Amino acid sequence: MQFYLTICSTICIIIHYHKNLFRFFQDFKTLADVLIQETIRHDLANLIPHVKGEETNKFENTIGEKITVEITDDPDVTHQILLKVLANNEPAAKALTNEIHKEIQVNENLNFADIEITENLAIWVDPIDGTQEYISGIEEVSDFPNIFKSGLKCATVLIGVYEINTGIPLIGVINQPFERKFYYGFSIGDLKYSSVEIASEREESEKIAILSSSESLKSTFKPVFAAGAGYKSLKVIEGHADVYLLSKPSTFKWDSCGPHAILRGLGGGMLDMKRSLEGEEMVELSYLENEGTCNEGGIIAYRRIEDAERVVRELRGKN
Ligand code: 2IP
Ligand code: CA
Repeated sequence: MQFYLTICSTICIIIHYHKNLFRFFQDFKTLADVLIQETIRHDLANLIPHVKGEETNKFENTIGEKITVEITDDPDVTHQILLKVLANNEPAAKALTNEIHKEIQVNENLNFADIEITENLAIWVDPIDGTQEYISGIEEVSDFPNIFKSGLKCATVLIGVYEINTGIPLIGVINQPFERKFYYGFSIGDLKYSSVEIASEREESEKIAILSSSESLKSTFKPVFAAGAGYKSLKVIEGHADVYLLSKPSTFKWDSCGPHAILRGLGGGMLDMKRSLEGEEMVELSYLENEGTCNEGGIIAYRRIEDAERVVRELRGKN
């Protein structure tokens, strides 16, 4: 998977490098989104056919032609599509075609328990989370170590595998293209694993809540603002923040599924904030297909259940 995500990183970087080829910022971002999503769909199709993503695979080039970007086994077909999309820019079309059709080397020692690949699995892909950061990417640090407020480091590729019949997230992958880093984890039955090295625990009084800059929620956790739903979840996964709190319906299943599965692999999770505050029990986000695609009730992402319990107590008005 690591080698594979290098392909996603490189597609992101190639397109970012050639952004002057596009009439609008939106176009170069959409092409990166569509290419990564359709590459993942093509390569995983014979493994897990239900690949769903934020984007359609339609693209409009600088002369207004509508082009359907479909990855097949034939690199020449890809090359022709990309020449059309990239106004005949041969170097960019060739570099992207080579990346998309690169032979995937499977890293044998990543061979975990045989996860039975069945019809009951589906994938949410967010080919580029932190769109604004990918397009405008002005890097800004926060007052907290290892947490950027904005910039290209906040852009991530998010892949989440979930069980269709239970709506439970099982396997998650996060790629930070502009850090060339990649993280994964899974929680399948009793088997939990994560590739992430966790930062050391903070004192209760030093605990950090990472928030969207649009968030007005108050808690006794120290607040830090950062861009990117995927990036904020990653900071909780790594232990650089303790909880990610979101009270607004501004994220979707493709933003949360992958990070949620990795947090489960660490013994943590992602609560539906509204349902957890309204009811007696804490309620985890679900990926059941009748739940819609928006995380309507907001998010409480956590690595340690004690931190989630403290947030719920506080936000329910009890300390
Ligand atoms: C966005 C992205 C934004 C986030 C928004 C997500 O996904 O993660 O950064 O807003 O909620 O839906 P914020 O930065 O305020 O957390 P995308 O970039 O894929 O649209
Ligand atoms: Ca997103």
